[in-house]
Amino acid sequence: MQIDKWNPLENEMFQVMNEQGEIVDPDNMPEITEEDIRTLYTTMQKSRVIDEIALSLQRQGRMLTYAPNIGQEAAQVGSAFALRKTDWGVSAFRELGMWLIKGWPVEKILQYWYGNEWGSHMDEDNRLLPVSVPIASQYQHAVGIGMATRLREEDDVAMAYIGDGGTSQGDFHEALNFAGVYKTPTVFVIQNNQYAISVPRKMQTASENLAMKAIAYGIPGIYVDGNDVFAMLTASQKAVSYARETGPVLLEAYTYRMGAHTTSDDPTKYRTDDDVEPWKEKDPILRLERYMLAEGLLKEDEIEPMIEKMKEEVMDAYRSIENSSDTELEDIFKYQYAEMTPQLTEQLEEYRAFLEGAESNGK
Ligand SMILES: Cc1ncc(C[n+]2csc(CCOP(=O)(O)OP(=O)(O)O)c2C)c(N)n1
Repeated sequence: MQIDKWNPLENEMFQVMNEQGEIVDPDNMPEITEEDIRTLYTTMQKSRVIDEIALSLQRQGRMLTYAPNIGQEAAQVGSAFALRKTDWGVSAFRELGMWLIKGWPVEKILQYWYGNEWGSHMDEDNRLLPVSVPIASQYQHAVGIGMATRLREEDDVAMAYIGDGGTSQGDFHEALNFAGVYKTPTVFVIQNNQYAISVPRKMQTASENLAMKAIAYGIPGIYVDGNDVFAMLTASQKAVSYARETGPVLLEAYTYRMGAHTTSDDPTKYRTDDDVEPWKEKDPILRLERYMLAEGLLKEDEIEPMIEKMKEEVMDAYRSIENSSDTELEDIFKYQYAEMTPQLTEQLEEYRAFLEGAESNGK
């Protein structure tokens, strides 16, 4: 299969494993070991465990706003697994599976969502950019990294993530255009989870699929079943090697956000249980589990203890940050940019003067 022959205009979704966990396209199974399959599975399970614990903690008032990933684990884990250690991960805010593959420690991830920016202080070797909340901005960063990589005559790739809603932002189009012209080593992944908060995908664009937007920028586009971890991995492996050797690729992972946009959102206001129901059978973890059970790569009685152990590890990580108080309000001014702008310096001085004033008033 030649990646540049894949034609998103045909509107056919690439799938390797169906909902029952059966391999429907054996020629396109990713080249991986049984141990790799286990890593895909345990990482997806770990992601789900973190989500469920974070949601529960948020309801208890012990966690700030949280953006869950439930249903999108294969899209994130399958794509990131195609990267090598020196490749870059460039995310928005709903890429937990990718973060785990790239080695962002669970404790730090929870620290970030707990509102403590120290969680974003990455180990440089991780080659992972911090969470990017301004929608689509991260696509520009990934193109910049690609340009820098080329100038240094290195062959690392940057994989950048965006949601379906993000494709309506100017940044998305500017990044693809620039990448196409300069042939940057960038894999652009769209996690099409069907919603941008309450706005459904059909209100974002009249395109039949999102992968076909690649055509206008002169780059290959691949339309993939994002709930099929094998299809995601095969497509991403092809995309990464194409990006390393030739230029950018756009990959649409067709998936579904099973939960709320964030803990501040109530999805029952804009979709019904009947909308969500069919996606339960497409659950990416269940699908891989069915495959592994049938192939003897996993035993039914292993699953529960594995999940219980993960829950303990995640709760241990959470407890270690719950009461830590290593942030100061000054950090807001200090870490906006590498160096403070004159305006931020002025604001910091104003804040310090305010504190002094409050102190002397108190005396
Ligand atoms: C530039 C910008 N505009 C608006 C927002 C507010 N906002 C936060 S998430 C979101 C929807 C994003 O939807 P999508 O890109 O589909 O990603 P998803 O949340 O579904 O993963 C919006 C509009 C923002 N963060 N940045």
